[in-house]
Amino acid sequence: PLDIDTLKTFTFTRVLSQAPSSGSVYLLGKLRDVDAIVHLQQSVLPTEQASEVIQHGLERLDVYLENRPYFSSHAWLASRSFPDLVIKVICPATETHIKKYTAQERAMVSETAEMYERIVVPYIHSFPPSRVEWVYNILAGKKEAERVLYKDDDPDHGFMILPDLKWDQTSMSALYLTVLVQTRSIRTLRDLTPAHLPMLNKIRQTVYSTCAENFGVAKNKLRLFIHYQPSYYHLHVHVVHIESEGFMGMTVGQAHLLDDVISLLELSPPAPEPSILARMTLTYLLGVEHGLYQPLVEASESIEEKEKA
Ligand code: M7G
Repeated sequence: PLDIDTLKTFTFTRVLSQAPSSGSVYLLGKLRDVDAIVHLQQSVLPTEQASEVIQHGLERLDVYLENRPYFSSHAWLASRSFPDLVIKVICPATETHIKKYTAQERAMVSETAEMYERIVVPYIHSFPPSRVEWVYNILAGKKEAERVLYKDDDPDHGFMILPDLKWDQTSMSALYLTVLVQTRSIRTLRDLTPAHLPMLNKIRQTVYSTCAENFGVAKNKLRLFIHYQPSYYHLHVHVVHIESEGFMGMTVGQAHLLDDVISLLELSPPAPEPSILARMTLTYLLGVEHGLYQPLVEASESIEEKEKA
């Protein structure tokens, strides 16, 4: 379990990555001698409380720039009704986790359907099922049960909606939910077929009604998308408020709008014919340390050489 005494045992190894603009840093180290990634981030001031803080919440002010009409200062809060920091921990942290959060060079790669079958499918199979244990635990009601917003246990078409790890539920403009499907048969969007359309349409509708009822966020303020490559090979849909745009995971190439996915499936032939998503070449950004980077680059180079010959 995570508590202050555990955090006090932290021994620092190195900084993995940082985003100074959002006050966010990923540190590698050990907690009670176990490899751990600790993510420190300044929490977002809830918009509703901003004016209250200015009027009544300040204890000290140090002005460091005065150039009328421009004034800048550091401020200290007297006491606050919201937390200072968001601290997230991954412990025990694996090599894959460490790679994922280490600042690294990135490059575009193009993956054909043939490369998917030959390189990506074996890569997906190389992960032990324990890697998606957190998904199975949520789906089985063993973890985060109190956070679940919607749940349909049907093993083939059911799904769950819950707040994503990335969202602390304080600010609506930072809303981030995750939809996890019950079926374990869909590893990536390449596995989707027109037969999944009823489930995908229902996910879209249910997300809209859940966000309206629980958070007062209208459907035209939401972006629903699926990652390719995802970090976890169990189909899930990201639900993000349109105001929060800073995520690396929202870049073109990696994020595929659920609406587009549905439309491509509507245009696809029925199974057993492969869908457009199964046949198309997908182009996306990959860290050069990612396990797929080298094999995909080598495959592209050999295709280029064949084309030249
Ligand atoms: P992804 O596209 O596989 O990878 O999305 P990404 O992490 O590169 O975006 C997985 C999504 O699940 C991310 O938005 C994570 O923040 C979220 N997530 C990951 N874990 C381990 C958990 C968890 O334990 N609980 C919840 N609620 N969300 C998680």
